[in-house]
Amino acid sequence: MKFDKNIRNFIYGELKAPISNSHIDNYDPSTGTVYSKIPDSDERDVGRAVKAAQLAFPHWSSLGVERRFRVLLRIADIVEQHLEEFALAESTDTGKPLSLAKSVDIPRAHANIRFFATSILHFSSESHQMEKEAINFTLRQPLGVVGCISPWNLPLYLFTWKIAPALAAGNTIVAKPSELTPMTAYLLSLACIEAGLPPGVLNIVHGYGNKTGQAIVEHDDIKAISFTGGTNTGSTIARIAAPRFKKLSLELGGKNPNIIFADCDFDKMISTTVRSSFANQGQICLCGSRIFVESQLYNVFKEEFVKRVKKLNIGNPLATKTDQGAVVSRSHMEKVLSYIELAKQEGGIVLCGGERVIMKGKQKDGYYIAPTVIEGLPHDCRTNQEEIFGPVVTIMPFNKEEEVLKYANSTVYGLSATVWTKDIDRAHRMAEKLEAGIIWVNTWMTRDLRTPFGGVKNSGVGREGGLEALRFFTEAKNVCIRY
Ligand code: TXE
Repeated sequence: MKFDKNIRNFIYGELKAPISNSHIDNYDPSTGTVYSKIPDSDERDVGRAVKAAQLAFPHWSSLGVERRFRVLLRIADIVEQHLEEFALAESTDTGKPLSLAKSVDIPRAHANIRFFATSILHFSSESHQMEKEAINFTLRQPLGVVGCISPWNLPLYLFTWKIAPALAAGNTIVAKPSELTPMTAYLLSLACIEAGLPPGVLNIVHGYGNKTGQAIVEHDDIKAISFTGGTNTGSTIARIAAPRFKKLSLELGGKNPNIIFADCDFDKMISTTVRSSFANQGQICLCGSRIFVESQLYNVFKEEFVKRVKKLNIGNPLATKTDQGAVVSRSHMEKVLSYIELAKQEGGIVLCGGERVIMKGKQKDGYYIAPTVIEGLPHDCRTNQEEIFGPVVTIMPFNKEEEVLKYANSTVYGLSATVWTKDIDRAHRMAEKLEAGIIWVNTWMTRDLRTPFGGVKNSGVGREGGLEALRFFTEAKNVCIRY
């Protein structure tokens, strides 16, 4: 399973060039150079993919959970066997450290597939017995052809997070990965061919969001859209899908608070906080980009945190000692750098980082930003209200729970929040009052795939994970039979 410089669409079990025969340059962010081409697909390619998915639906949906389970497990095994190729592809596409792709992205991708392949074996619904009259039972049937659109930060991890439950529940799919990071989705199509996934069950169409992605959202024969990406794009998709009455799952942006009380376990907190601030170059929607520290601990925290951040090794993602790789694209690097400039204009003090890092040799044109810590900003300035989605965090002191809750809940987002305290009553109080879909106490990114995953406010609509995902990808039908 090798890199193919010329990625093709995966439609009806075959690898095909786009009808337009035009292609998009695919950059390696670590060197700033084009390393492959991807299809510049349009609504014609999407139309073919929908037809393929419609053809495949009757057989796949009636195959039975046991046989769908087996095919999905075969795909997971192939991904796991080819960990090295998948991880190298993920690192080359995203700029993330190879070590991270190997330890997180790809293992989680095949775990996603196995999780839903097995969940479907235990997926049940409910029955409601009426004393004298009738028995009700709920059928949960697959929707048909569904659309899955995923982002560039955790490409295969989030792509399989959608694909797996949709397939396990018996749907067929038209999917589009981000045009910035298509390679592992392409390798997944090779794995599907090798696993013997029936043609048309999964179709992957590569291309731009506002062309290929939009064509998927607009297509009347696609019954549901599962999307992860930016809040603005989520709003565009909702506007198109709503009047077409499509089911929608939107996992969007975040501006997550990391709230640190003086009574916390300092060593656990500080090592986790470096990770929750800068993992994947800060390009995880769950990163804690606003750090609030109880006043009496603030100076001790600031000194130790900045010292550790300065030690993070920025470099070639393929080097084993690299902690921080490149951000995903030139335009994203410019966006993140513009927010650092904004922070300075708003009165922020840059304690470390704050600029692009120019490497030597092959990486000299790569998109590297030094991990950046900024203090001295008010909670309601733009830097603390808008999603930056890069290696940039702000820190600020607080005195009371009410005060930090006001700060934490002050943004339009509500994806996740982290709280560090040994006081269990305080942990419960904070968890109840924080406006977020996911609350971590004395930990970060601890993930049980059975739990509901998603945000409130502008961080999204709906939940992924466990039964939530299987229920999203099925339609509930109540059958009532008179005794
Ligand atoms: O997301 P986009 P991007 C945030 C983060 C980032 C911002 C934009 O702040 O800076 O979103 O990132 C496809 N119809 N997150 O550019 O544009 C697009 O091709 C249909 C948070 O990745 O939303 C890609 O496949 N599809 C997020 C996918 O949508 C469209 C992770 C995401 O692209 C489309 C990533 C359209 N009109 C970014 N426009 C998270 N929650 O984890 C684009 N796409």
